[in-house]
Amino acid sequence: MTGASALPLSLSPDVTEALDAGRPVVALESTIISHGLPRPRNLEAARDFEAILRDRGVTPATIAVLDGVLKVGLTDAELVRIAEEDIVKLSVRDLPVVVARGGSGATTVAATSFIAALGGVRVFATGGLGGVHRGANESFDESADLTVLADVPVTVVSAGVKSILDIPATLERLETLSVTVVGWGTEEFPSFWLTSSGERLDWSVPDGAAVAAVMAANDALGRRTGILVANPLPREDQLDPAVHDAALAQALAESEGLSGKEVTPFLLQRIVEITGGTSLEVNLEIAANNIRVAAEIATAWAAHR
Ligand code: PSU
Ligand code: MN
Repeated sequence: MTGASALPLSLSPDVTEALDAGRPVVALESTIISHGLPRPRNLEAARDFEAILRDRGVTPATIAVLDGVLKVGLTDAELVRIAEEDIVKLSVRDLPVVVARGGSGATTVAATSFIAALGGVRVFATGGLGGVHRGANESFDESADLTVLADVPVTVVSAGVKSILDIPATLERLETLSVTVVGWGTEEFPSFWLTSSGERLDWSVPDGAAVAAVMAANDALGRRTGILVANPLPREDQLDPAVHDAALAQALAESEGLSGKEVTPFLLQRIVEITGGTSLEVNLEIAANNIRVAAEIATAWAAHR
């Protein structure tokens, strides 16, 4: 066999129309739906996330792989598939296998950013980015979310990274990978359920226009790299730190012996169970908060061009 096959990429009519008209589009990931949130709240959340964008005149582009096709923008029936079927979690390295087999799966931040870039979507909202796991000096467990972000021109809005990870090590890796990190109205790096991680950031941005200006400058510099916008929850909305610390300690202890891509979903699920669902409500508010910020950035970006 010779020659390359066509790129199996499909943008929904909504997304195509918005991009062609220069209107704002925000990418959303699907692993948060399939593996990050429990059923049946996950489907409700997936629909709510899209509605937050539509209410702001922004076109949602939820990303997944369905029947071998990289999808940018899903129908409601496709959202239901992601939420209700037992589909696999896909990082970038899994894409060739699933495409070759005509399979389906939910995309992580890494795979979602990669596919968003292929589709020309520049802004992406998630809950929490993956990062360097605790004990990574022995396990080598570092999410491909970091290395992929160094490689794609996508601005990711995230509430920092979860405290299940080694946050200082994650920030060190982002520095090494030359990923630009800015705080949304803050110089403190958040830790997902908590407003702060105690880690400082060098740069803070006040609004969407400031982020769009950084994106434009990054492009002008010829850098095809991602930008991380760290968006903390307001302190009154964060999880009670005592509840957080106890749940985290228990989940981490129980995760010993797990490896590979099971680690993150296991920890997330256990923390929801241990906190009796309180962490879930905070998790949903985090995602919504990030989606609102991404809408503002995408709108400013569309106006900027
Ligand atoms: N963090 C969250 N919720 C999630 C995840 C991370 O707050 O659902 C998911 C994302 O899809 C992220 C992935 O890209 O976990 C990272 O997994 P890993 O550590 O296996 O790379
Ligand atoms: Mn991992």
